[in-house]
Amino acid sequence: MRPPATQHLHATSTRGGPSAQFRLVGAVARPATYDLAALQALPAASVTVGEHTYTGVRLWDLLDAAGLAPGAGSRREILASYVVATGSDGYRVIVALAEIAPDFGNQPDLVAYAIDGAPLTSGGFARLVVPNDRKGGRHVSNLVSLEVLVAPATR
Ligand SMILES: Nc1nc2c(c(=O)[nH]1)N[C@H]1C(S)=C(S)[C@@H](COP(=O)(O)O)O[C@H]1N2
Ligand SMILES: [Mo]
Repeated sequence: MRPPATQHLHATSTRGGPSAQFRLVGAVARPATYDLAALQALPAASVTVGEHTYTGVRLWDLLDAAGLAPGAGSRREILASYVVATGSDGYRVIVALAEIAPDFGNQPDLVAYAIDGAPLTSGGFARLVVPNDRKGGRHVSNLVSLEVLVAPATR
């Protein structure tokens, strides 16, 4: 019998491994699959986190390029919408659209494809980076999906 697998505290699955593409789905006008070339074709931005400089595409710019769909895109809908970022191991993080929207939090969250000028390698081809967090727990390595969702209405 095999011993139980050691799991990272936050991991939800033992699957994983380097990602080479991710899907952008949900409440966007143009759902798409992004690989390194597709990310590099968008305007680049850099952020410094501790000793490292990440280069990639701002999460907001990526969503803007994909077009926020009716339901997520109007000013008041943005306030009730969020992105679920998932890694190849099932690690999940949410970012509220208002955190990154230029008119609201304007946070420079990045879908990074390079660190200090080099590819991420073990981090997959792309990693969500949340530079202004106090800890790196909302970084998502080996990104495989970004899903835009709208919180359900309650009354
Ligand atoms: N896909 C994935 N990303 C992840 C994690 C994980 O378990 N899976 N752990 C997070 C946590 S808790 C931390 S502290 C950082 C560690 O990043 P590092 O490997 O660059 O130090 O990755 C984050 N990103
Ligand atoms: Mo962590």
